[in-house]
Amino acid sequence: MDKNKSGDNNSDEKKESNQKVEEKNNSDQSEHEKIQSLIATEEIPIKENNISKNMFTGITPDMITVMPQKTPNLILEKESSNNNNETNNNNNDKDNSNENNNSLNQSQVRPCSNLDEQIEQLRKCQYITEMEVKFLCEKAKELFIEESNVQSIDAPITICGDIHGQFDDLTELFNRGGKCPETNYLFMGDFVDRGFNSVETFLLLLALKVRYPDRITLIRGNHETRQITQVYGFYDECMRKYGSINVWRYCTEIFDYLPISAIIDGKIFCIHGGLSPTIDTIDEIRNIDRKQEVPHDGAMCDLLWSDPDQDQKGFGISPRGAGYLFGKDVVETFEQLNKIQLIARAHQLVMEGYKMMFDDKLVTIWSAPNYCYRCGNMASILKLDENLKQTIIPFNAASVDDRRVPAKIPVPDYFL
Ligand SMILES: [Mn+2]
Repeated sequence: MDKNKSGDNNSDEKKESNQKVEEKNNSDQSEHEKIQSLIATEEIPIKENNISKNMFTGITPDMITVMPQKTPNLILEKESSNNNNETNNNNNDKDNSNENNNSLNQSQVRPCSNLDEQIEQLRKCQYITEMEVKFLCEKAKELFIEESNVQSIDAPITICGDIHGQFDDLTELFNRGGKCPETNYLFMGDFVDRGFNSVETFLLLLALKVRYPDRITLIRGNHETRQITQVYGFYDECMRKYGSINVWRYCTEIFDYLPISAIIDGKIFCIHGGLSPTIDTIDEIRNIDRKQEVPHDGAMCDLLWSDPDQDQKGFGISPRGAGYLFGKDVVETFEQLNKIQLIARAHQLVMEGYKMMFDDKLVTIWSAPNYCYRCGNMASILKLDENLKQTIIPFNAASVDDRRVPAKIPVPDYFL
């Protein structure tokens, strides 16, 4: 394996996030007490290799201050044209969790459009209102709560890897793979962070899930957590677009309910990261209490963080600071014991968009082309027909003309 090519350049992100969240905790204490107390109880022990406290000074107070006191123009315009009569007579909203008055107004005056309208809007990369997000998340929660830690799905299905908020490339993915619900999809996590449109990306996938629950399966990636999203962009994007933490809070609550893994026709095991030394059988995964922030070690953490390694025998220490490296022997044992023929996973950038390993017993699927808008890599999705016959569909980044790049982008340090 060419480590330089297939190494995720997130490799230190767990350690980095730990460090930065600590810094963040110190600098806006008054602002987000609830979140902070949550994080304070969930500090990640750095497993190896002490990092100097001074290594991560990239985050500055102005990057994490609470921000625009104004709701976006787009939404305000819609509200004033649609809802002239309702603006003044609805002051008994019991939800006092809003930190921001404008968000509160927005929630009160704009009734929810129906789900199909929301999907149309999201497909155009226009975000929906805070109240619509709240309802959408409530509906999604009802669905996810019924799903298994190891969600069973039937072929034919198309498997996708990391998206990371690259909305235009998700559009390209649907162009190549077919629209949902005509094509059945499994997305293996890391919907958010790093790209410009995590909000629209996650909400579109969520809206499709609520609208076509049997046609799309979403499982959790290591970025679908409160801690990681505060460092790698989703939190900041929610603040920028909605002016309060509510949307981030609704979404991160949903993250806790996402299934951990999926199994296709009982034969193909799908997971964001990889295997765990504490898990021998798929049934053991079913016993995990998944409805929580991803822990910093243990089975659930490993499943979302681990990576295969060509040179590894058994399990070894991961340079990511979470999860493990695992070798071919581990995969063979797991597949024999569980009577499966393939492990499909995501989590690592591969320049070709996919990588078969261990005599085709494990495949990495990567679906964020030109990752972070500069890695120059291909992306792919894996199509399985009803007989589990595999076809890789490669795709490139959306053309520059099609891409919605914000006019003036402050360069956040997770791009550096
Ligand atoms: Mn990942």
